[in-house]
Amino acid sequence: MMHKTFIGLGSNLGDSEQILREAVEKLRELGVVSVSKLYQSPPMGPQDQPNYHNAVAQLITDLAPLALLDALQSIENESGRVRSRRWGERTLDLDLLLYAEKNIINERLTVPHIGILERDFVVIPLLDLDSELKINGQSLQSQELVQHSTLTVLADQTWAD
Ligand code: PH2
Ligand code: MG
Ligand code: MG
Repeated sequence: MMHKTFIGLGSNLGDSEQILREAVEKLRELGVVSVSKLYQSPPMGPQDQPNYHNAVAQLITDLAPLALLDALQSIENESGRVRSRRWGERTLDLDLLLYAEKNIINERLTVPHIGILERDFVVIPLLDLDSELKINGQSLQSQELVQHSTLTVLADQTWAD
């Protein structure tokens, strides 16, 4: 059984574009992947850190939620992930944003991911992949923050081809 999932990608340490490209390559081992445009985004949280590169990948996979989470964490670790402080700089962050229509709450995982609807660097790339997407019945394209985006487009949807 295949499940449609969405993964948030972020990096603001090292060669972020290359790091995100390699992450997408590894996601392709887990199923069928399509990617959003690639964006630059000012940091949420501590302001004394570099801008982020952000994107979202749609992954169609047969992995169960926790198996997928394990795989994402392995990819983060393989990238030599460095993470200092909460909401601080990191080489690679892979967040499981959505898993089919599921609501999941356990010690390791909350899906939909916390704060999705408040983060333009998540909502806008999600809309690249599905302009009709809804989360718990709320349409993404009608969110106020879509009109007040702080993102800059770095590359179109072929960036990880
Ligand atoms: N991730 C964080 C903290 N702050 N800011 C932006 N713009 N993009 C991110 O991906 C991000 C962040 C922790 O995961
Ligand atoms: Mg994150
Ligand atoms: Mg994370």
